[in-house]
Amino acid sequence: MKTAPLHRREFMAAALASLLACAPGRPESAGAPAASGKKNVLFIAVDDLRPHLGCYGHNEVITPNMDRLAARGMVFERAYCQMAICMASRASLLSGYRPDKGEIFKNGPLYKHVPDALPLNQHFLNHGYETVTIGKIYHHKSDERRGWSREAFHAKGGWTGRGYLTPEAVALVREFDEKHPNASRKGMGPACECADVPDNAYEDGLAADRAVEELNRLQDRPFFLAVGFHKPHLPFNAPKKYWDLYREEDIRPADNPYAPKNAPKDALTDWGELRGYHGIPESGPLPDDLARRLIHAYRACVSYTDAQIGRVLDELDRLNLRENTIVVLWGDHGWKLGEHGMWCKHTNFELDTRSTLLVSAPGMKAPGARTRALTEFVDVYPTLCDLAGLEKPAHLEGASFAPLLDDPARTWKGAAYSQYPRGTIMGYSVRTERHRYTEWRRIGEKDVKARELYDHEKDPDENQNVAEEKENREIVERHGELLKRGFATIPR
Ligand SMILES: [Ca+2]
Repeated sequence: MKTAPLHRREFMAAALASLLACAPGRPESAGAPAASGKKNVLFIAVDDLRPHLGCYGHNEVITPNMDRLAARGMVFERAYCQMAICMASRASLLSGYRPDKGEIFKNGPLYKHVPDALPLNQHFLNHGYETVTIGKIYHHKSDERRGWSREAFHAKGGWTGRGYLTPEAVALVREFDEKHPNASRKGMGPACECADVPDNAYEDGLAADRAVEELNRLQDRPFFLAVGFHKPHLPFNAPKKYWDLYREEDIRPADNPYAPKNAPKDALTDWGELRGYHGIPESGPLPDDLARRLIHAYRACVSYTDAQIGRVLDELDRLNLRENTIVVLWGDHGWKLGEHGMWCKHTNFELDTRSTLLVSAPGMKAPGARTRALTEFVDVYPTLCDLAGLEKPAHLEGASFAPLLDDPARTWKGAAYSQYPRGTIMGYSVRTERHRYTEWRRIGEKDVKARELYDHEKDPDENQNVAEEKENREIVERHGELLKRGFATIPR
């Protein structure tokens, strides 16, 4: 808070310097936004992107463009979503509320849970920005009807829009539809596909095409451009050239393919989201060759989306907009690729709650740095307000992490909160410097059904729940108090 005015002056100065430096060749590019004093926002969401990327130290995953963004911005190494599922994570980040507000955790449209919401895009629209949404930003299309300057853009990539292009996959989808005319999940084809097609044969390539067009149209006015990429969400379909970046025989399946020792049943899932796809066993673990295939496919999708992000960042640079544009890139939650014997998201484990967060802001004092500070996705809204110089609406439940962009090692939040429901049971989880602690209880009741404690210093992969061990009693009590402070639905 204290550093915010200085911060703004800093990047105003940087923007002006950049304008002066670049003015002769590009009179129209950076002129109007700087003259209005407004920073643009490029807001990139990537579906199901776990933070195993080059810039997170996972060089086995090829992500040169996200790495480039990280090199000029900041890597948030411990950023947590509020609920590891598409809708609630997105609605929380975009609204500035935690999922308890209006029972966002029930996963309906944001405006159904919170009819008077003032989401991030609406706030920027109210402050004179042109707000544009491309691809998957909100989970529910009905949430796109307000707060945007123009109609949402959704590309239809792939056969009848279901995302498959290969004849084999299309045949499987048709066969499924004929056999299951009343199925709730239509068109369940294979879990992945490798097609020798150009990038924009699929919808994310078309979204990048559209984002490039929009940057050209928007360059002379303040904009909030939201671009949401679908991959690496299932099915893992990507052009062949991204599959060819990896050798399947080099891929090792997870080395902890078992549930954490002493984990309660509610903590686990049977990863039904993946099991619905063709060729995936209805129960039990995946054979190693199939696990390797899916990890390969997931990585191909990550590299494919990374390339689309690169095209958008390139255009931002070409138009000389970078010096006046805040870029934030986030994955809506993590993902398990066989760790704990599970796949997909839908839990409170570190692998699902920890996600990707990269931020680049004009004038930040520590470009290329990383921070281990605990941050939450509910902090993104107030941060963007600070960075753009907008007032922060009173309802926001997060705190701006703008000061970390100048001083990544400073003292910061002591706890990050996430939650996950199982019917009427809620798992309330808190991550502190060293521990992850979770309580499972019926919503609105005091009694705790089950507890989990993972000691990240001794057990970074969360392979052993040590909540019931006597020597941890004080740690459990202290974290239980933190949960009561963090969640509205836990009785005081
Ligand atoms: Ca998602």
